[in-house]
Amino acid sequence: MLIKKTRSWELPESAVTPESVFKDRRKILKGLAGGTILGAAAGPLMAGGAVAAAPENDPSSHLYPVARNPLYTAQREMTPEGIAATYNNFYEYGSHKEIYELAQQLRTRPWDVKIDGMVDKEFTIGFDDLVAQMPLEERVYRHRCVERWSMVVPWSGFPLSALVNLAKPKNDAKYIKMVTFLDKSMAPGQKEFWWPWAYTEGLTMEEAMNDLSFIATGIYGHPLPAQHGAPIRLAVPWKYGFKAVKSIVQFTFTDERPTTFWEASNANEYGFWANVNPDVRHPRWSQSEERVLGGGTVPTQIYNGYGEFVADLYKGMDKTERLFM
Ligand SMILES: Nc1nc2c(c(=O)[nH]1)N[C@H]1C(S)=C(S)[C@@H](COP(=O)(O)O)O[C@H]1N2
Ligand SMILES: [Mo]
Repeated sequence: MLIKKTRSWELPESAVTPESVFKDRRKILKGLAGGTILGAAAGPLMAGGAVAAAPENDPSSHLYPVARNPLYTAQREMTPEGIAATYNNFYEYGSHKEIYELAQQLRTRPWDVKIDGMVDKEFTIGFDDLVAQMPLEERVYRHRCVERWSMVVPWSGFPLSALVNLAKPKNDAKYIKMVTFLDKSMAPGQKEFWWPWAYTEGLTMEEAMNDLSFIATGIYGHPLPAQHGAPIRLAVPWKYGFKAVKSIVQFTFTDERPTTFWEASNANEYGFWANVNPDVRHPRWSQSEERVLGGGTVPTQIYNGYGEFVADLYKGMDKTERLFM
């Protein structure tokens, strides 16, 4: 029987809004009952703990936790790890939220990251070599999915600008394109041929150099578990969650705006900019409010509340292009 300690920020289980999360947590409890990890009172404080943490043998574990950057405050309660880690979007493992177990098929070593396109010199670097050179910090960011759920999580990682500086792009590079791995043998979702694999996202160079643009390699003080996009993913909290591309293997510098996975799937609903905006409806639903994972509904803010950091980026831009998803 799990002895669950309730921390001050945790809501009673019954207050968890999404039915599926609640059901899932019960399923985990059932599935793992008798397992050592839940047997001890000192075990994970939340259901899902067993899959929340990165594998014990993750070679980057020793890097975490890292110091929190106090500049970024979410002004909202942190999402319990067991909820964030068991309610995910990762279409490589299925088009539903309960992919955390399937995602454990992801093999994160060896993991090479290719830097190419309009750079001084193209190169490939192993993930562990890359992360060892980067200035790691923790940032608590809000995350707003286009589907109207949101969370607050502590990412560990480094500013995207640090990677750009390492890459040494040419002056005429205008965009950075980021691509997820392509390997059906560890991502059954990629057998679904109707999706435009590999998952691709992009930012303008100006956006990429903005202080808020962050590359996450960890979460909750440990390496990213598979379902959050191990070993390296993007976090751009003023944009809808689908911009936050997971499990990146390639950064390409280019002067052409990349076609993203979601644009290729449905350009009428998901565009390149994807800045959070409560006043612009998704064609099928209002974006004025969001359901907070863990409980409650709050109004959605322009740029997800990060306007002070990013509003200048879009000054003078055609409003319809900027604001339409
Ligand atoms: N490769 C890849 N990256 C992805 C996705 C995906 O399906 N595949 N989903 C996106 C969406 S829609 C969201 S909301 C976030 C979810 O991140 P999380 O599961 O870590 O909360 O990941 C984004 N990155
Ligand atoms: Mo999303």
